[in-house]
Amino acid sequence: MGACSVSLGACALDNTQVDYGPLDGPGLRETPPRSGLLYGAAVEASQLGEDAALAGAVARECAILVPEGALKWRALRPASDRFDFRGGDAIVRFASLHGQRVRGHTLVRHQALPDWFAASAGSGNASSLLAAHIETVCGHYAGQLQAWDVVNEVVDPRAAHGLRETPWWRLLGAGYIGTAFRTARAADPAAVLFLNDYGLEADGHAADAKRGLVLTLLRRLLDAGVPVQGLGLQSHLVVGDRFDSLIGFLEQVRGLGLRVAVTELDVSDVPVPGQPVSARDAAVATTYATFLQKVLAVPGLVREVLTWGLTDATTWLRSYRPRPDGLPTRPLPLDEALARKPAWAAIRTSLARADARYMIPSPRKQA
Ligand code: 9MR
Repeated sequence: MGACSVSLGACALDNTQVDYGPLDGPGLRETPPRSGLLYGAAVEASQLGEDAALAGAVARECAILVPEGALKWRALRPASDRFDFRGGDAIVRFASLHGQRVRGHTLVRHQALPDWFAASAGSGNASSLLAAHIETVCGHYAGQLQAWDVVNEVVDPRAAHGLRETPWWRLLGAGYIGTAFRTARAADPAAVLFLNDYGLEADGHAADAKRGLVLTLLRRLLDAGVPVQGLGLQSHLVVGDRFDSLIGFLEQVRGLGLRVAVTELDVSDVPVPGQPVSARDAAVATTYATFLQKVLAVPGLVREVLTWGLTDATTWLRSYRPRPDGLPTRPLPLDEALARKPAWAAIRTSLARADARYMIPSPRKQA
C-alpha cells in the first residue's frame, strides 16, 4: 500500500475523471493485433460449463486461458493412483473451439495438495511421486499448452536459505526445483517453462528482497543447465502500489535470456473507501495502467498478460482478502454483470500502446 491510502483526496489515484477510453468495441483479445501480445484470464471449467454469459465473455475477451484450479494437484489427483483430467480437458477444448491458447498452472506448489498427500508422501517415494506426476500431466497435454508454471512460489525471504520450506523441499531438498524443470522438458518439449511467483512487482524492501532471491535462484538454475525459460510475475497488486523498481528488475531478467509473463494480475481496492464505487473503479484502473505501462516498457519481453479471473464475481480476493467494510471488492476488468469497467479500458489502452512500441524496430546504430 502506498502513501495514497493515507490521503486519497490529494492523490491521482482518487481521480474519478480518469478516462482510458470508451468501453465498447471488440474484446481485449483483438487489441494488440500486430505484436503478438496476448491478453487472457484464469477460468474454472465449471464456470465455462454452467454460465453461458461468462463463457461468452471469456470467448470474446481472451486470447489465452489458464485453469485457475483444474491443473493443481488437488483437482488432478483424487487418489494417489488416479488422475482426473476432466476440468483441464474441458478448458483446453473450450480454448481450441475459440482459437485461444492455454497456459498450464501449476506442476509443483506447496498449496492445493490433495488430502492423501501428507500421509502418503515420504522421503522414500517423493522423488518418484513428483516425476510420475509431471510426466503424466505434461505428457497428457504435450503439444496443447503454450507454457507451464513448473514451480510456483518457491522463494521465501524469511528462510535463511531463501527457499520456501514446502513439503517438496522438506522431502527432497532444494534439488527438486531443477528436477521438476528437467522432467517437464522431457515430457513436453514445446511448452515454455516458467518459474512463477508473487510479490515481485511493487516498490519496497520486501519486494526488493524477493526480487534478489528470484534472480539468485534463476542464475543458479541456468548455471546448472536447468531448462527454465521464463519468469511469471503473478502481479496481485493493491491500489497505491508503485512500480519504479520494476524496469531495472525486468532488464536483469532479460539479461539472463529469459522471457516474462504477467500471469495472475488483479488489483485489490481495499485501501480505497467503499463509496462511491466509481472512485474505487478509477483507482483500480489507474493502478492497472501504471503497472502495465512499466511492465510492458521493455519491448517484446512480456508476451502474455493474464488477469486472475475476468469478472469480479469470481475473484479469489472476495473470500481470501475481503474488504474490511464488507463491500464486495472489484479487482478485475468486468463487473459482476459482465459489464466492462474502467480497468478494462486501462488494459486495452495499455496493451495498444505497448503493441505500438513492440512494433517499432530498435534504431540502427549510425555508422
Ligand atoms: O484463485 C485460486 C483459489 O481459487 C484457490 O482456492 C487457491 C488455492 O489453490 O489458489 C488460488 O490461486 C492462486 C494461484 O494458484 C497461485 N497464486 C496465488 C493465487 C491466489 O491465491
